[in-house]
Amino acid sequence: MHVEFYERVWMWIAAALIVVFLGVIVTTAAMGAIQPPSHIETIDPTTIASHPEFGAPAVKTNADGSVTASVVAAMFSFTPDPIDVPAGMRVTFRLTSSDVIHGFHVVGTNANAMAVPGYVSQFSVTFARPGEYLIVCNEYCGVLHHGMTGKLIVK
Ligand SMILES: [Cu+2]
Repeated sequence: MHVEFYERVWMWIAAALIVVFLGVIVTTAAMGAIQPPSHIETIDPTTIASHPEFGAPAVKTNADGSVTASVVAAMFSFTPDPIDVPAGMRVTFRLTSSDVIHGFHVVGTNANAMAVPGYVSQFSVTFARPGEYLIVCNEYCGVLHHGMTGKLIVK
């Protein structure tokens, strides 16, 4: 089969790009820079009010100085609000929803996750700069979705 010279060149370039892209994915995954949503933890959304952690969601300081913030998203607010966390410390967010799917996005940062009823979403971030951050719901959840905000205070 005859393949034109330039077509052959572009086929090799395309194949090389695929190899490069796959290499980037494998390398970043191996170095821990890519975290697939693998934290599978379930919760009964109908009994959240009496749940030991999410019944009274709060920010707790761990022995090493890092904090764990348990957050419940429900139409149309986040609890607790505001969320107070220290600057320069590892903050682990644990989110769930008691009704429908909500988003949890700390504006201006890469803290962004979905709060799905029946599941606990968990991720960790470190906020370097103190200040007040806006938390928004970025999954359409109902008529007052546009007003579903919260405040994160980094001290
Ligand atoms: Cu929403």
